[in-house]
Amino acid sequence: MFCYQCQETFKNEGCQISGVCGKKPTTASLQDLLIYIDKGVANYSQALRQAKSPLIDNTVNKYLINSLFITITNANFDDQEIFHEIQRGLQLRESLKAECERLGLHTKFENHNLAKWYFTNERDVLNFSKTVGVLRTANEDIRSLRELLTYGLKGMAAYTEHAFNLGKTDDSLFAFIEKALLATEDDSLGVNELIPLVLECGQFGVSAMALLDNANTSAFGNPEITKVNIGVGTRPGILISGHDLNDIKQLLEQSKDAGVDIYTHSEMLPAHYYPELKKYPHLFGNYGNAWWKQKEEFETFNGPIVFTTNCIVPPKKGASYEGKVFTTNAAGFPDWKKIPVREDGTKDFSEVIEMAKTCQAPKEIEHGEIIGGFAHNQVFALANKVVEAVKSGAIKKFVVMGGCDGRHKERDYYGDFAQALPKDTVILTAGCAKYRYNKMNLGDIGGIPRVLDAGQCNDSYSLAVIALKLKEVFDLDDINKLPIIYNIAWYEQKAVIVLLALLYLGVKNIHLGPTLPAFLSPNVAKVLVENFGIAGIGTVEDDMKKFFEM
Ligand code: FSO
Ligand code: SF4
Repeated sequence: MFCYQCQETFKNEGCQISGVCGKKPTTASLQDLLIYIDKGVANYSQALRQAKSPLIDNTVNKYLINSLFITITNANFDDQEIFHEIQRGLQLRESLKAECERLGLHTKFENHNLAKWYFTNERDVLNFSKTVGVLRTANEDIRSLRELLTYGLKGMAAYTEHAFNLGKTDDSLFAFIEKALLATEDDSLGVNELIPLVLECGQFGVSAMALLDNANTSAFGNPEITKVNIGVGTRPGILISGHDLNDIKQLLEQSKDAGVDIYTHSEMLPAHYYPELKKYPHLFGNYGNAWWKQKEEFETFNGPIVFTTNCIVPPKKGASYEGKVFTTNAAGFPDWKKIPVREDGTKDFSEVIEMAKTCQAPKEIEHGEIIGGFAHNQVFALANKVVEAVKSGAIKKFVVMGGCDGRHKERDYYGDFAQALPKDTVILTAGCAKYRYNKMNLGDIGGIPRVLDAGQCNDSYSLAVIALKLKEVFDLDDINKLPIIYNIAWYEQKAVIVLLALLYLGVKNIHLGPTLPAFLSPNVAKVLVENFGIAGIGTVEDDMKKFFEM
């Protein structure tokens, strides 16, 4: 195996023996093969999409994005499920190919292996899967750009899938995914052709996040300022993690009279901010912290746990919650149960709910509350107050600290950085990075909390909308003239699409940490540094001096 797609990759070089995330070599190879099969599907679905064939339907679109989502860090560790998806993809490819042939449509890759490869036995699958991964590309700059593009697509696919689950789709996103997937196998494309594609990926990343924002807010209303309980109640609980709001909505509805409470974990915390979700009194609170603390926190939760997406941490042998974890969508883990999907596409949470009733209430690990819900609409409602505070000098700077949390010690930097910030700064955040400072009580500035949480990582879109609004209010010609510092933490591929989206929107001088991606070759990193001012982080002390000229 060779995988370097996330921030925790071994020695910031690459996982080769086994994944730091727990991914085994066979799983890694099967995931590489799944992406390859997706390219075979894309080769034919692209031609048929352009020909406006009725064969391009939700099944094809969902396959294109879900197969990418499965390969996101920490999403799916289940070889059987991945192999099943490979088989489904091969069937789909063949049926689309037959239709192309019937219509006399030619495709660019029809003589390429991705249009033809098939297997006769398990050994074929394993042998071939080892040849289609990251190292298939010899030139390190081309490899770097192909992978950067692939990771951007993975993130985009995840957001597109959540929107899809709420009935919102955009054909141009699928068309771009097809084009970009095929570009990563196209030997005629060099550095000069791949760089614009990477930037175009950022453009479609903005579209995907806007689509999801629209899907979430039209289904559940606009996020509003909300205090979220971090303690526990006396009834048994169900803990739900991940990003899919359509899933938590269904769980809330199905469990409302069951005598159990629903708790969010990690990235599901922002569910509390939406009117159509917070209206359920049994949406009790948020239990625990960011994804990487789950091995300890699930032990004390006592009730069943549902993963609607990544990030899964493989449990220790003999973990008390073994047998109590369920997955849905692209998430999967060997022997964990999948939430059944009914014929009409809705989910059946009855087994989870029945299991919860037999469990003890969660054990309290924290007490108090946290505040959030500062997505674009809510911030616009406070706009006068915010603008006044900037004009009066009460707020000197905004610091975008969105992104991800992770388990490495070096991430203590972000908590220390938040604490060391001057008191006239406001942190804008989204994603699970916030768990490093959202319980610190950093105070407020004239009633405006110093940590404004917009929501999930995809709600970084909200932060961009807020920045564009401030640019307009202050009548500036460049988003980079705003008093905003970007100090973003990244972990997996959704953070990659967020970064590419910010670059597309013209944001410069983003600090990215705790380390720069291992998949950026020195030359590709140089392009990002020279054109966008991307930089890493230093010590809290040095960075304070750098940002605030103290
Ligand atoms: Fe991932 Fe980052 Fe959204 Fe976290 S991009 S790691 S769980 O912020 O949240 O999925
Ligand atoms: Fe390693 Fe990250 Fe890949 Fe897991 S996802 S194998 S930790 S680089």
